[in-house]
Amino acid sequence: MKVYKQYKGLVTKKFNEFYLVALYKHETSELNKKFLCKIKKSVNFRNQFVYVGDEVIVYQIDSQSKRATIESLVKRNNLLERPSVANISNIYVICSVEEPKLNLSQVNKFLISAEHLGVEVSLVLTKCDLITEQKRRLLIDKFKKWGYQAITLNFNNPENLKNLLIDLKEKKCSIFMGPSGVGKTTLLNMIIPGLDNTTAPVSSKIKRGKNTTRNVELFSLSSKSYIVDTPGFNMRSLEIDIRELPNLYPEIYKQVVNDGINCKFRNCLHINDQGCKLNKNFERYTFYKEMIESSKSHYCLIQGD
Ligand SMILES: Nc1nc2c(ncn2[C@@H]2O[C@H](COP(=O)(O)OP(=O)(O)OP(=O)(O)O)[C@@H](O)[C@H]2O)c(=O)[nH]1
Ligand SMILES: [Mg+2]
Ligand SMILES: [Zn+2]
Repeated sequence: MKVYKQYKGLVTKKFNEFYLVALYKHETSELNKKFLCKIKKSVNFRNQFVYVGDEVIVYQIDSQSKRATIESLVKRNNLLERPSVANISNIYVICSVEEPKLNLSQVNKFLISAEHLGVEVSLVLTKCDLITEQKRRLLIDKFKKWGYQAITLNFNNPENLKNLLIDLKEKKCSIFMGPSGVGKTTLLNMIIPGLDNTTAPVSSKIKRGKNTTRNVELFSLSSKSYIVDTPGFNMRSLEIDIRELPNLYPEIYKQVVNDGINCKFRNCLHINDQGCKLNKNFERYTFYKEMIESSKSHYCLIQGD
């Protein structure tokens, strides 16, 4: 039976010209069944402009074949560019402390790229069973100075995982992003009972992940809360207006906002600027300086390793 009524839904997965859309249960906004959709032919937006996390209006709903057509796109709040995901409320940057080894320059780039979206950013360190308690504490101290209360996870000790789960259930749409092999999908499998997504050991030769997850996919944690798993990747370049960079480092913006430091020029880049009042004695200042200095015109192009 075909129903011609329109319904709102959430794009949970995208492949070629197809979109998996979970329809909201009428009135209650609860997630209902998933439908395989294509975009209405006459619609004036090209396929690539609909992303996982987007809300869409669908019609031509065929409940037997579980197919429907996307009629239009609901206005989105934000769009993360890499990986492309819409309407995110929280970013969890996930990095492992070993296998693959923690790479501070990568962590920095992931955090800056995440902060750029303007949502709440958290840092998760996985595989803490592979380091000593002393090293774990040192890492927590280090990232506290970077402005983040790192969540440390350990396969064998689910205590911190419980707290993370409570945290995630309070957020609307969280995304797990980070390099390949750090354990993003493993974490998701532990968080969502019954989910058994593919994971794979890191390559024993090059100690890197094997890019096991291939698609961006959104999973429902409760009727009001979702998580997006993403394929791992290494950050190579970021294209950010350098005037924005000081706002993306907590070590800098906290000095400006909380401590009220008053550089001579309002648009001070805190490098060799005259009358700069920034206390530059923090670990990431070198990364910050490199980002500013490698800028071409007013864009910042950071080449990775
Ligand atoms: N020792 C240890 N190994 C872990 C932990 N979490 C994940 N792993 C292992 O790390 C490997 C990679 O995990 P995945 O979940 O596939 O990693 P991923 O981040 O999803 O990787 P991509 O999908 O390639 O981006 C697997 O063999 C996991 O068993 C942990 O806390 N401790
Ligand atoms: Mg994965
Ligand atoms: Zn300054």
